[in-house]
Amino acid sequence: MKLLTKLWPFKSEKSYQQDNSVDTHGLKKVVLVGSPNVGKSVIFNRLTSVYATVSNYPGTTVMVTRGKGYLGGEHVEVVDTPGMYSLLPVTEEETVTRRLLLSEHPEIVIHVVDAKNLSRTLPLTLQLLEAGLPVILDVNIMDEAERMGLRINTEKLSKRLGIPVIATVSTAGRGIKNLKKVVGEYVAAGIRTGSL
Ligand SMILES: Nc1nc2c(ncn2[C@@H]2O[C@H](COP(=O)(O)OP(=O)(O)OP(=O)(O)O)[C@@H](O)[C@H]2O)c(=O)[nH]1
Ligand SMILES: [Mg+2]
Repeated sequence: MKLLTKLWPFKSEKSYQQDNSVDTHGLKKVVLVGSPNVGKSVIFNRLTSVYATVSNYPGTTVMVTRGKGYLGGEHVEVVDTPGMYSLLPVTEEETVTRRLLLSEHPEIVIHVVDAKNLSRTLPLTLQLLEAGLPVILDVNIMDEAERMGLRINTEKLSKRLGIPVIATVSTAGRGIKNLKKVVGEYVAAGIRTGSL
């Protein structure tokens, strides 16, 4: 099954005309991964143009959304994956995400986490790093974490993990410019990853 979906945020007719192609063949890949309900799809929409293809991952009923974005001075394919808790798959969704990471060799994997549950989700960050994937950590939903009085030192976390850590409030667009900048730097460096 393949269909075209109009996604938020809505863009002008002009940008639609410029960006209506979803042919992502040969483009570098940015893959969004993370637990369910952490804001992956909101970030996907922030990184891509208006239209995206939503299709079953081959041989499964799991839906994967692919779109085109302009990052690091070039068009890239952005992939929104179903929620996963671990690289050791239990669910069909996790199997699909693992297979996708294994076979598509993304230039960047953005691990999106909920700032309120950071410690519970960091094991997946470590699994992704151990698998040799080029990970950026996006600590999203910072607004709710701040309202709960949580303070997250992204600089310290970045040093400890050895990867970029970016704080975002994706629904409000906070931190998205910075996220795009860091992703763009990875795209420009253009390092393809090996197999898991
Ligand atoms: N307060 C707040 N809510 C957010 C933020 N980012 C996303 N949300 C909300 O969180 C909910 C889940 O967002 P999605 O983008 O659908 O999450 P997802 O990770 O794609 O979820 P799955 O596809 O089920 O894995 C939505 O109601 C969003 O509006 C944020 O930064 N702050
Ligand atoms: Mg989603």
